[in-house]
Amino acid sequence: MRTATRLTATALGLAAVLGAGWGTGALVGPVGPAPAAAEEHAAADAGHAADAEEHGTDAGHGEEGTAAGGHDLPAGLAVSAEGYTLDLADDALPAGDAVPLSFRLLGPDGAPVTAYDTVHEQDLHLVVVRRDLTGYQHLHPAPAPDGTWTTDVALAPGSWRVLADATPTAHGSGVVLGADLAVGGAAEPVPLPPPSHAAEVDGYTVTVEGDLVAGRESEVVVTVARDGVPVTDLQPYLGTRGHLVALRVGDLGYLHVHPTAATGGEVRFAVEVPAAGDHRLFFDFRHGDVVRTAAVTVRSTS
Ligand SMILES: [Cu+2]
Repeated sequence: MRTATRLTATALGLAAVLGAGWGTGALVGPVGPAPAAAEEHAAADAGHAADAEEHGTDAGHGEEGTAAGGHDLPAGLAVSAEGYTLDLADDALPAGDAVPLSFRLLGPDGAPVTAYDTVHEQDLHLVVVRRDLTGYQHLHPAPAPDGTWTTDVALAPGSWRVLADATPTAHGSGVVLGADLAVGGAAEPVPLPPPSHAAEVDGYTVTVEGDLVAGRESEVVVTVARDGVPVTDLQPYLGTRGHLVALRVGDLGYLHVHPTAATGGEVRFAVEVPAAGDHRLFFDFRHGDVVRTAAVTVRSTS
């Protein structure tokens, strides 16, 4: 066991906070189940025996750290990078529980990209999150033959960020592009929950151990318990036992995260933090055939 500091496992009342902020508990948020994603992955994971270890298969989350133009920049800060552009069909959408969101990735020739390498069992990973880091959704749209991706998203009023993480086959490495999306209506900003190493979702307590240290790769160990009992049979999800996305507080920079090892009850990740600051970590896991997301705020040190 490494010498990670285990902070107090005070469960956050995220559901209550977000439920209040959004006026409804039915939206797919940081702490809600994601039935659509669960369905997608139930199919994708059928017969998949993802087990034990996964190393270095994370091209989609790979080179973006430097691709944005400097060693200190996380990915996803730019709408256009390395010749590729994230082209939202609409830069403003109405609020709603299932609002169609369409976009394309345009290549260096200006044409929509239609050929992608599969990374983590998907051709494209879409993260949609409000700028106050509520409403997080990690989705896997289906592409149309013309290169248009469309999926339903749950949107509350406010300023949103759309992040697309994909590896165009012609490019050979991953790009993460981000675009702003405005959602009309009266927005009620939700304060960032204070740093904590645990979060609750649907009766599960997700504990995130590890210290993020600026300038180097840090190990994060995620465990899940239910009613105080460790869950040791997490189901495969996206090729391992869980998926982690780290977004920097303040600019929603998308950090390089890759799984290094996983068992049925513990998932280890390596996280690269370019600079000190707060980050919001979103852990997707599948249990009982439902994908849920837990989120914690982690403060990195320099
Ligand atoms: Cu994904």
